[in-house]
Amino acid sequence: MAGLAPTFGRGAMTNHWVDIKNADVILIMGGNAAEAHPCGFKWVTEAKEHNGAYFMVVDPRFNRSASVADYYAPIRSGTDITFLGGVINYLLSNDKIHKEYVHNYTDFSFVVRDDFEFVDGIYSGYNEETRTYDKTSWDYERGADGYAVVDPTLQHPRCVYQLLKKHYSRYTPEMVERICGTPREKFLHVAEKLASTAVPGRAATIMYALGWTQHSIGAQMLRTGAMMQLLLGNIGVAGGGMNALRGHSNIQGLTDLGLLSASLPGYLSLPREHEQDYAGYIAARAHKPLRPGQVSYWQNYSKFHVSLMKAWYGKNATAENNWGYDYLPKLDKEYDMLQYFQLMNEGKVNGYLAQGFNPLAALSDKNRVRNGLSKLKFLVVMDPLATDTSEFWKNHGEFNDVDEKAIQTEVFRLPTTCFAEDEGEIVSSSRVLQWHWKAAEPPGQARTDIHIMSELFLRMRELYRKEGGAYPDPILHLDWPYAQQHEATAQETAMELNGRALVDLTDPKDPGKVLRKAGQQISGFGELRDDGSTACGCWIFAGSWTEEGNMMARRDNSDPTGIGNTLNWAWAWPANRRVLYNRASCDPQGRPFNPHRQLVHWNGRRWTGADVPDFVATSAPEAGAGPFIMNAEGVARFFSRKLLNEGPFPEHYEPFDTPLGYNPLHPNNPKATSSPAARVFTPIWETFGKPEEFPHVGTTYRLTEHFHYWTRHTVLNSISQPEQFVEIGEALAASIGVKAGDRVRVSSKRGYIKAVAVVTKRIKAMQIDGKTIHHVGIPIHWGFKGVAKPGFIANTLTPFVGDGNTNTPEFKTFLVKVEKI
Ligand SMILES: Nc1nc2c(c(=O)[nH]1)N[C@H]1C(S)=C(S)[C@@H](COP(=O)(O)OP(=O)(O)OC[C@H]3O[C@@H](n4cnc5c(=O)[nH]c(N)nc54)[C@H](O)[C@@H]3O)O[C@H]1N2
Ligand SMILES: Nc1nc2c(c(=O)[nH]1)N[C@H]1C(S)=C(S)[C@@H](COP(=O)(O)OP(=O)(O)OC[C@H]3O[C@@H](n4cnc5c(=O)[nH]c(N)nc54)[C@H](O)[C@@H]3O)O[C@H]1N2
Ligand SMILES: [Mo]
Repeated sequence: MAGLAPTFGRGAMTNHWVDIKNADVILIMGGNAAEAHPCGFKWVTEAKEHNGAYFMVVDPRFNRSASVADYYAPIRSGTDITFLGGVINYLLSNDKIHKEYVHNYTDFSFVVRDDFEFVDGIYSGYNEETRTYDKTSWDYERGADGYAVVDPTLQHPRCVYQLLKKHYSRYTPEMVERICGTPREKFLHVAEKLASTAVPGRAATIMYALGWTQHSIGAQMLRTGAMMQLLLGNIGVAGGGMNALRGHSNIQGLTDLGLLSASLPGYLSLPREHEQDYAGYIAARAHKPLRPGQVSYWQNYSKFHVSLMKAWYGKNATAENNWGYDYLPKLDKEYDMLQYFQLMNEGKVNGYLAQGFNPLAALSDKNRVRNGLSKLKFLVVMDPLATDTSEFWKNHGEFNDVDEKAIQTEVFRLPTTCFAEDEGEIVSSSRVLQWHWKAAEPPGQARTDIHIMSELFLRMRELYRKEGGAYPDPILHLDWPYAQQHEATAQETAMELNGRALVDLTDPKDPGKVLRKAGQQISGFGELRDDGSTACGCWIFAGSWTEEGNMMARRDNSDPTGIGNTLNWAWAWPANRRVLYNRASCDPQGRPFNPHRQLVHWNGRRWTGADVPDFVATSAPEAGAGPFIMNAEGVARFFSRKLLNEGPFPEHYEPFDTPLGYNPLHPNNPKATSSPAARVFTPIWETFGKPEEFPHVGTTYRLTEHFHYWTRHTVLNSISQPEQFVEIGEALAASIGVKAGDRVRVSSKRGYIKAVAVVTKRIKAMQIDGKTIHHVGIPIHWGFKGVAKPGFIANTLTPFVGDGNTNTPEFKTFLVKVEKI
């Protein structure tokens, strides 16, 4: 039993919202910030007005962001790796790269093992049966000294630079046009504008969201964008970066706190089934430096992990029991949403707790989700509202056509408060933790989520105490130090996340000197230890609530340098740093590449400036430590080694519902048509559509006037967008005899919806490898529960397949057929 509101897109901003004003070039690709992030979007306007920034949008639709952009280029949904790979090829072949940056701060010179291969779309080590890779060969060659071999001349045929150049040489402007449908001259225009930032002193930012993440190759799309930014020297500089615009308020906090099935707080990870041994678990994560003199900060993993276990288990986490390592589950497989609903469909799940999550509306393939829920014994919905999910069993006519008597699932609704009736910290996309205060008392029987979870815990613990069970220790040994047992306060949990000293912490070099008294809050993760003397619920939040008080409640927006960092406004993880990797904004000698937009610099004795240095503050440039201190290499990676599941360099694969039926890069290798390592469940291959039956490309998205599925409960929102519609281009409308306002039926291999047709110039037909392809735009917001006019759930249409790394469903590209009713 499990299930919290999931995070569908991951990451964070390397920079932050205000910093967008420092950009010279802005690319919104895979997002629509004007519509979905209208407040943050104002920084794009600032950059245009005050910085003369050039703003481009690449999207299948001429969306609201495009309507105020300097330039718009269309792209077929699901093909961004080809487009960005094309830009990489353009930059490399036209010598438009930031050489000093790339040569010093990336893995260009690292030599890859000689058994590494890429043959017709498949990397070495592929197992067709399990659809996974043995990644052994995806690594660097090691020298006799144990370090990775490098060739600073970049001549070695297997150095990353040479492999990268070869890999993307296939991504020509012609190939971009064939796969993406972007006319060659439009692609080249975007590439040229981006290339203008390859010089020191100019920066481009990328703002992206679900148009990149919600694909079977989503994580690799982001990586391709990041690689492009590295070539341009745009990571770690003001006005640059990879900026993931997050979704729900505090979804950043959800990821930071590790509320994902395989995560622990602070991007630590749960052990796998084969990791029964504690020392091995730590060793696999505390990466040794791959080059001499590198920081490789994850070497501190055990300090973060032990302090976390002390926060959770208190005195019950001891050196003797490996700090309670046996209390942690060891995962036998991924327990993402797709997996869970698949297990439900197979009748293997008894109960499900949906907390602030409406899976019937939000997850792909609604009929499969409903079928799964129907097989549960019980469903608990913790929500302020009655949702589509809490009424999945109820017949709502064509919108939810079920046989009520056939469903035996018992449904419990536990009414919760919402954010305005609660206090605590909210983490924004900028990684800024801002404290917010309660504004109103909750109505009726509503309780805070913490109250409900606390009560559930206390009662379960009581049952374990009375009845025992197979292994009650992880529950019985949990520390529960809160003043009111049934409801920890937001202050208590926030202080726990920051961490504190459990005994007097003395200076290792001078044992007589007490650095931090027992019981005091620590001021940063540098104080954490792995001997059980510190407790910390989330190491990256260390510094948010110190002995000086609640840093997240600070509201001083002074900005002495004008760069927008406002270091005294609330608090950002890590260490109140506003731009990640900011050491890379300076040349190897420590001089800013852009003297007019300085983040940090070396003053001869230490690193200082407008931001908190992302570096050991006293580490002299001569020491030669690279700026990417979390990587064992010390530099950024083009070759991702074993990190991602599809391979070390992103490659274009077709969506699972592909309008072509083949991959133009590998037309004769069906294994490489769609991602060889995506999340598919073997019994459901037949649920993917074919272009002969479903010729149009569907994509789903948001409207400013609604927030997902719950503003349908609000009268004003429901008036401003009163009825479900789909958007189709004029050419498609003409070819199927539909006029604006007609009702249409949109069907996919999974089901159908009916809606009003909006006929628009904003979606144009595309030429894809000689075929005419039409997109169909489907807003996500409708369903049957609420005060609005009921509608169909858009996810009736979407496929049950996920990204090979994050398991995020492929919501953004699938095949449909539009017909006039
Ligand atoms: N008003 C409002 N604001 C919201 C939300 C809401 O429901 N309502 N939801 C919030 C949440 S949780 C999230 S996660 C964010 C999401 O924020 P966004 O990701 O910006 O929102 P979407 O509308 O889902 O999709 C963005 C764009 O991706 C495009 N797109 C689709 N496929 C592709 C592709 O393959 N390539 C490219 N380049 N573009 C593609 C779509 O046409 C659309 O314009 O918004 C947040 N903000
Ligand atoms: N086809 C398609 N599907 C998508 C997407 C897409 O672009 N296309 N986007 C996906 C994305 S990014 C997201 S984030 C999801 C959104 O999917 P959901 O997160 O399921 O959508 P919401 O309607 O925001 O549902 C959240 C629920 O939380 C409740 N709630 C609000 N405040 C509180 C609180 O304090 N406590 C509790 N317990 N509940 C509360 C609300 O009443 C609401 O019912 O949809 C996903 N599904
Ligand atoms: Mo989201």
